[in-house]
Amino acid sequence: MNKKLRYHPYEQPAGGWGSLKSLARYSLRQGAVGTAKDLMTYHNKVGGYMCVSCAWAKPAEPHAGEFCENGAKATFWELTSKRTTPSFFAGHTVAELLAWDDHDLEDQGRLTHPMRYDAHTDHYVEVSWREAFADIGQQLRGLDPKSVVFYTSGRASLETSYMYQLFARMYGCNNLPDSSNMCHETTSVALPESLGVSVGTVMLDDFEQTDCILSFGQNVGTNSPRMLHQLQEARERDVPVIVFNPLREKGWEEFVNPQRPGQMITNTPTQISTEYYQVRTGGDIAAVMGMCKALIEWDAEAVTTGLSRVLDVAFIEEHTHGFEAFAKAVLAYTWPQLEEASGLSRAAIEVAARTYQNAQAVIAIYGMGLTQHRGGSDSVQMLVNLLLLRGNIGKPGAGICPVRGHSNVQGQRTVGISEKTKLVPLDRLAELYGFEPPREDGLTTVDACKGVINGSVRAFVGMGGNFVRAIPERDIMEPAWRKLSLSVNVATKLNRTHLITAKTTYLLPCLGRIEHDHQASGLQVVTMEDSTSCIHASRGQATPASEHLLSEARIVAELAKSTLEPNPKVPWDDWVGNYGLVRDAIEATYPDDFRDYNSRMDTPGGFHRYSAARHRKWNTDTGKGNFLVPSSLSASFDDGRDANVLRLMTLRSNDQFNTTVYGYRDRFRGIYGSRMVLMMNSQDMNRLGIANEAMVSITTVADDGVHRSMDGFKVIEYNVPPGCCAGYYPECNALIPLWQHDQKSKTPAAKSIPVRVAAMT
Ligand SMILES: Nc1nc2c(c(=O)[nH]1)N[C@H]1C(S)=C(S)[C@@H](COP(=O)(O)OP(=O)(O)OC[C@H]3O[C@@H](n4cnc5c(=O)[nH]c(N)nc54)[C@H](O)[C@@H]3O)O[C@H]1N2
Ligand SMILES: Nc1nc2c(c(=O)[nH]1)N[C@H]1C(S)=C(S)[C@@H](COP(=O)(O)OP(=O)(O)OC[C@H]3O[C@@H](n4cnc5c(=O)[nH]c(N)nc54)[C@H](O)[C@@H]3O)O[C@H]1N2
Ligand SMILES: [Mo]
Repeated sequence: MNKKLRYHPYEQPAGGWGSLKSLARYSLRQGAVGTAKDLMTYHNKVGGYMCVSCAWAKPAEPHAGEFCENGAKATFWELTSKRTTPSFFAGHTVAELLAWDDHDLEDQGRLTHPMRYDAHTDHYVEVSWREAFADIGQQLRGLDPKSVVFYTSGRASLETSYMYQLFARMYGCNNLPDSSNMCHETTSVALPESLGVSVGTVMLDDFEQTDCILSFGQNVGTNSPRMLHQLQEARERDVPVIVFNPLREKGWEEFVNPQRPGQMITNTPTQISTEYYQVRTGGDIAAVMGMCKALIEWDAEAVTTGLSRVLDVAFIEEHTHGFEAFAKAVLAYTWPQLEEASGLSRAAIEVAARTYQNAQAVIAIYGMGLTQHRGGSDSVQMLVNLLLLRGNIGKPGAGICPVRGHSNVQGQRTVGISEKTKLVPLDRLAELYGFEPPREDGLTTVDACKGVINGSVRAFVGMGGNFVRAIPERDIMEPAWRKLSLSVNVATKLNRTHLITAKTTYLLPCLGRIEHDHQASGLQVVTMEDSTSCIHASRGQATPASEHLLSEARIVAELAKSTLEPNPKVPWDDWVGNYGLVRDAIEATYPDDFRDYNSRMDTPGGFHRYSAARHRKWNTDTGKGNFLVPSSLSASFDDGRDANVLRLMTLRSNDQFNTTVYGYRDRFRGIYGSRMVLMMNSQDMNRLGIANEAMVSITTVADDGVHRSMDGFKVIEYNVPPGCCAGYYPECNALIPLWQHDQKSKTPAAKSIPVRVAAMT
């Protein structure tokens, strides 16, 4: 429960003793101590299981404990000894549970039995698996396939994901949005236009060879803490680390490695960033444009003075397209324009540009701070432009590094979870399985939400996740959701989406990845792909939370069998009996990426999927790396004209995994006890007459006639740039208009919601 808010800035580094203390607290509370301690030796190791938290790469030579504070928290959360049983549901109506916090719902522990919602009593009641599958199959057969959405949250394995997409396509739609549609879809749309690849180009080795690291809008200490090992090692080689973030995030400042006894004893942190720029929210296009402008101007000077060139002219000529038009567009912007839009001074931008220029191999890391804006794709493409100027793609130590979210979200897209048909080998599926896949694109997350609102979407199947809580526009979406005729939720824990019931609602509990998965051929292995396109096997190690759980793969197979006509070419039961056969099917579908899949899946560090751009092969429309001019200097919906309109960023605390709230301790930001918080700049507070710790209401600025407002946030005077403010996700999601998304990818603009803030009277 939200308690009294306390704010006292954290003086300790990221990692260190603070992270060990935090872990001890969690393992005790979740009752997962004995099991989890032993399990940690299997965490992210060959022969063990792959962490259920983030997607960061798993090294070939792992540390003794290849885990971090948040990975361990995610493990304890899954292995908790608490259970959400039929008797729990008998004791609470859904109406009552709707008043509970996200934390309290999931904290009841693992779901144990399949359940169906009973509207007469307003309770979930136990149902047999057989009955559930038969009823769902019958209902799906009665619906227009185009009116059904098959959502995936990025955790399910490659095997489950492949089966799931095949099921949806054989059923008759490409409505396969996934959590990526709210996350790095921007990357999947922007990078193909620029570089001809839909994923990053960097591998772990590159961190050992780089001589400069840039980071935009990513919070390493909280969301991918194991990357701190690579950053620490780079810093020990004196590699500059340049950070652009409106907030001074602890992980980018200093780190004590809990796995190094010497550092722990002396508590002497490694300084991570060497330059830190508190860019204005949505100001990255302008900041990077400024760096490009400086480089292009210095290059012109070098030509006249005969000094060595600043740009990599040979690379630009041989490998890129559009440089002239890009340079012209860049030079047309004035410094005052760039300073205004970025919130940074020309001098500061030039310092960053100089550091970049002095390096021979640069990695650019980015996260949600770039992708979740109106101009998210423009921001990503602008960052690629900067890399192209000095040939920083396709050479050792350099490249673009989107840090993916869920542990297998990137892999799901690889094996066909996509609403975009051009990304899926439909002909190959048709040939292998003898059916005619639907050819028109399916629904993205935003389109699926629109369909729910206008009634064209009738049913939702969720393979994990907490869809209704994670999407924008909560106040409109929740009532619309109740009009669905069917909602099927495959899940490990109870969450709010399960409580927004449809005419028929099922809650189907599944095994987690850390648990033993016994099938006909014995214990099963699953696989996943990390942020650097490396594929790893994962073997569950723990006893399942309940004997009634089914694996996700089995659930997909049973749903498919009860919905589709039998097709001898799709051996659902054999696949479930032996996931190795699913991997053979994936290999048959994607022979280049998954060659010798079953024998290579235990390669230390994973086996790497081929990346054309790493080899300077450009699968773009021009056959080159494309310089692309952004459509506007600001990535935000707010035009910046009214100083009283602030840009609201919705952020993760250090004590959550997306909508899973582990607790109320955002230690690195020093915020404890409550998540109903608004971080504001003192200048804005003074101008608006808002005192520290005042209660405020936040109202979205949008001219669509819809009133979106939330009360009860407590203001903390915080170090954010003027004109920007920050709150937590998912608490603030009712404030995001559904149509405020990245222009190209439709990723919701969760990082710059134009708002007004007023003291509550
Ligand atoms: N422990 C833990 N790990 C996680 C998750 C989790 O919730 N908890 N979530 C997982 C998922 S699904 C994802 S997608 C990733 C998310 O990981 P991140 O990409 O780090 O996402 P956020 O926490 O939303 O924060 C993004 C950062 O962007 C900054 N920012 C906001 N607006 C701007 C801007 O306009 N410009 C710039 N330069 N910066 C900006 C914020 O201050 C913040 O530091 O993490 C994954 N890993
Ligand atoms: N305002 C705002 N909104 C955002 C974001 C933001 O930064 N700001 N970030 C967006 C991003 S990046 C993302 S990725 C989405 C996340 O959206 P989702 O992926 O839909 O949400 P999660 O919170 O990760 O889902 C948590 C639930 O997953 C279920 N679960 C956990 N493990 C398993 C498993 O092994 N199998 C199954 N079947 N279920 C499991 C549990 O029931 C748990 O309650 O949210 C997006 N929404
Ligand atoms: Mo994400």
